[in-house]
Amino acid sequence: MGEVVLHNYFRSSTSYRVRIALAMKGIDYRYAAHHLRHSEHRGEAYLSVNPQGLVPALVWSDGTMIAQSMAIMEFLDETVSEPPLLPADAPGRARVRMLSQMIACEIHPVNNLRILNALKERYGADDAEVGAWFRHWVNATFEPLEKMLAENPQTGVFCHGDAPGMADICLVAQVANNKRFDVDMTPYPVIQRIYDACMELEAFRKAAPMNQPDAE
Ligand SMILES: N[C@@H](CCC(=O)N[C@@H](CS)C(=O)NCC(=O)O)C(=O)O
Repeated sequence: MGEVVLHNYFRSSTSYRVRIALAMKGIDYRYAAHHLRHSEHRGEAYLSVNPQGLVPALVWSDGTMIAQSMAIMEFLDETVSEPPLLPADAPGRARVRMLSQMIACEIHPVNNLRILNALKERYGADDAEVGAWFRHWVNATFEPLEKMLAENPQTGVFCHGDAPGMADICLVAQVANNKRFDVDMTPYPVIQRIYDACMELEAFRKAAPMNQPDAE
């Protein structure tokens, strides 16, 4: 497929997921930044890459394009086996996908930039109301997520056992995003412990927003 370019934005949590997965798998890539606050992802140049106008997207030199961070992570896992992002057993894979999708499907879509902008533009919400909205939807999923992680013996150092995987990637990117909206993490000691364990690892640190070339 050739060389690969990651279209992304340093602060985008879905881009952060893909950067972690690429770093864990040891895949080199060219970094193409699109400033979301300047609407660069809505320009013709990027829409010709990904008509959905969302980051991240991976584009190979043979023209293959894959968007959607969960699809990208599954693709990377299927094509580069080590280290695995999903467990070897089907129930384990289902549990990791379940934990991942609690974040990817229930929190991120309703807290995405275009949703927050719509709250302001269509409904006149101010920054305080947007912050309350963001925290509401994080807490609505972090409460059950904390309980599920705390009560299941399959939780180890990381979300599933003692090796990091897809659920940890989603968790870390979400917790990083939470910091911008002052989410109180004290009700979530297990999520916080897993975040801290991940941030000990080079792949997670290398992929962090503040370590990207477009970081502000
Ligand atoms: N489900 C998609 C979501 C992609 C997405 O919404 N990315 C955000 C950044 S985290 C974005 O491009 N937002 C631009 C906007 O809302 O206008 C994925 O997982 O990749």
